[in-house]
Amino acid sequence: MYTGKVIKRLYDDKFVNGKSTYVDDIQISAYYAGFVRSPYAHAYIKSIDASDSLRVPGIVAVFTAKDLQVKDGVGIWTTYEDPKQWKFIKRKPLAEGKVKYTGEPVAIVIGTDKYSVRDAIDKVSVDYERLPAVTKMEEAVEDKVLVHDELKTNVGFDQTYSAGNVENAFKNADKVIPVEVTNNRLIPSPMEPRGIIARYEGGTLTVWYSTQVPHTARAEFSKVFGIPSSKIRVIMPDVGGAFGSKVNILPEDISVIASAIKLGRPVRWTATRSEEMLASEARHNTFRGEIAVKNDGKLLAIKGELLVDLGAYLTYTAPLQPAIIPLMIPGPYKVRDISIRSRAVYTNTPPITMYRGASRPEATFIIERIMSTIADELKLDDVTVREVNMVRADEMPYTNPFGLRYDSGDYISLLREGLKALKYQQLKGWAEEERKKGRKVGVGMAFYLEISGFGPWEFGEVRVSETGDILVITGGTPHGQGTETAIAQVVADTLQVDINRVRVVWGDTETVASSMGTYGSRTASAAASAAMVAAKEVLEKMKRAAAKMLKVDVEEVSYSSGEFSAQGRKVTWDEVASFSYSSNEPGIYAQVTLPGDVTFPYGVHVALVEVDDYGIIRVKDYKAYDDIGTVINPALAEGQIHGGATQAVGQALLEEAIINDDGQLTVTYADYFIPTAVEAPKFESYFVDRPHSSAYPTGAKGVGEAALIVGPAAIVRAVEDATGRRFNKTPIRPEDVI
Ligand code: MCN
Ligand code: MO
Repeated sequence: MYTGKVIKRLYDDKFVNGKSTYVDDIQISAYYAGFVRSPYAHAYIKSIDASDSLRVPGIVAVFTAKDLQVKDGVGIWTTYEDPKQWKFIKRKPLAEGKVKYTGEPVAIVIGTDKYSVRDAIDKVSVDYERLPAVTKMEEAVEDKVLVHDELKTNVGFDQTYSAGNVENAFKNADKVIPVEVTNNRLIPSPMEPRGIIARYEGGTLTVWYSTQVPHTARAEFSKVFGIPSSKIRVIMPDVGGAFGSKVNILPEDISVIASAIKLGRPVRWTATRSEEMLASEARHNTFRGEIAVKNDGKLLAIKGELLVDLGAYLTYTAPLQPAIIPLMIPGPYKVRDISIRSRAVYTNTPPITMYRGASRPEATFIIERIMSTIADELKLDDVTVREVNMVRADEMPYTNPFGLRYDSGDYISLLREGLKALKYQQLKGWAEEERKKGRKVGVGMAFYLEISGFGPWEFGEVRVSETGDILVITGGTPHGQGTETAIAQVVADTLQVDINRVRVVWGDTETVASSMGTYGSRTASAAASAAMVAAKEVLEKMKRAAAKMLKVDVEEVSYSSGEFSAQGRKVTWDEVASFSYSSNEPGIYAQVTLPGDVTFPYGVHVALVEVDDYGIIRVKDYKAYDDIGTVINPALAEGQIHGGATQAVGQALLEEAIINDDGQLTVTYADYFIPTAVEAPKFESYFVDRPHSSAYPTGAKGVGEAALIVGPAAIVRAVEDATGRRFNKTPIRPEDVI
């Protein structure tokens, strides 16, 4: 069995040896593109003069909005979002008439090499007339300055999520406590920035694209350009991280494709780091409300308002946040009376997409802040308050007040076992002693319940060659996680073959029949399961072929480790594979589109921090204890915890995209601090011995986002323990604690 074991990642030699192929590494004769971007948050474009730019040697074209024709604009997946709930406009590839955020693309410059393109960008002269900008959510809701005049309001989404009887619950409260929690604006920062190459030849569009969703992108390009998707091929080469941000399609991407179509020559673009920092932003929302509690710590009700920043345009992935944060606010706790008005507002800021966790970090930060606030206000401890409120094991599966069905789990047992395994109480005691000696150390815990594994389906295909080797074609689109290794493990186990005979491929719309892609920590559950079911079908076909060879009924054939046997006779896996091709048997392959649903992993994480005399906060230890269902590969899963927890250090203490009235101030890593190995804590990560599996055939739940979902809450709590101060936002900066 490979499942459950540490198997070294199968395809990583190229990454370790610098031989990987990202979009920018692809050798193809193509023009280079670059963008003229708005220096203002809000302005009329009065005129654009590209004549000087066109005189730069090597410059082929400068296109503005009027030059690039598209059939449909960019934004919102109408296929699975209800657009009726939204007020939005679809974007054109380039700004038309007005710019609405700093960094918005106004013109695309195309030339034979990237250096001339860079020079020519500066020579495009744009005459702007500045307009007052609204960059703060709180001001945007007042509608004094409109981002999109045609919408007549900045409020793009306004829904109230309510359940139970909130007013009644507040009447029964021993205490009512105000709560305010802000998740600040972040930049996902994959190592590889966005990149695209588009080639339109003979009526066929080929796009090499740093994406998480090649098939969804193909469908969208089909809609935007009116080209049948059968004439579009999207190829996802190696992707150097994405963290959710590469599900979104940028107007820049559309501009590149439109230019390639117009010029009849391939065009390529790789975002600079600053462009990447303006193109993919996430989070930024504030919850303000109050909670009703009993003296024993029981949370009776939550009411409040959630304000979600959209930035200037609705991106494909932005609709998630205002709709999912409220639903996940109850978390693992049994609060039934809730009313949350959720509004999402346009501001003159870079559009919001999504980042690792996408709305579950926000919901978790809000509910965990609520739990810790109850503890502080009622002088209870963090663990007691959580235990008192948790859904009990005998209540599972549990349907939360908004109808989400928590599939399996035992939260209270995990809380107890986990904190014991992580030595939480000892650490707390130790920190208290150290503080008496003058050290500013602190320990914090937080619990999370996460929704992952999202359906509605995923694709898997398994092929056995005439030599008996196995090719797996997965709808998953791994981009750093190593999920391909886990998929190989599952298939090798199902077929009882050597894992070295299995190869997993993905990410090319002409190889993979269909796919949803990798996001929402769904691949170990959805994609690996689809591959597993396809492998099972393949094994059945192999059995039928073996029965023919052995001249017995298929029911008589048994299979074990590469050998089919019946009536004392045996044939090997390879013989059957060869036979099935040479004797006109049906091919030994299977394609599966496996339906699937959400699943709910959970866990408890503990952070130990120390604050120095300069207010610099360091996370020294980070410990995790999780139930992610069946663990396919503990090393891969642990790697996810380490990566997520490092990003949690960033979110809790370092990272914030700062915007003033003129636009965004953080466009380099000199002013936006991402954690490096130096800021990374020491890790401990455990998975429960007896996991509560998902309903997926692999039994796996997701882990890809867990540590970034819960980490900020645990770290913030540790800083509170160290400093005795209270915080309701991230990041906590030195100036906040000194
Ligand atoms: N795993 C496992 N057993 C389980 C669950 C997961 O062994 N029960 C392993 C999987 O084999 C896989 C990893 O853990 O190697 C994560 O699996 P899963 O939780 O299914 O998540 P996905 O594969 O769907 O990855 C998506 C997830 C998301 S949504 C973001 S955001 C994120 C993350 O992965 N982006 C990442 N981790 C990332 N890691 C890297 N290196 N780069 C990114 O961009
Ligand atoms: Mo994600």
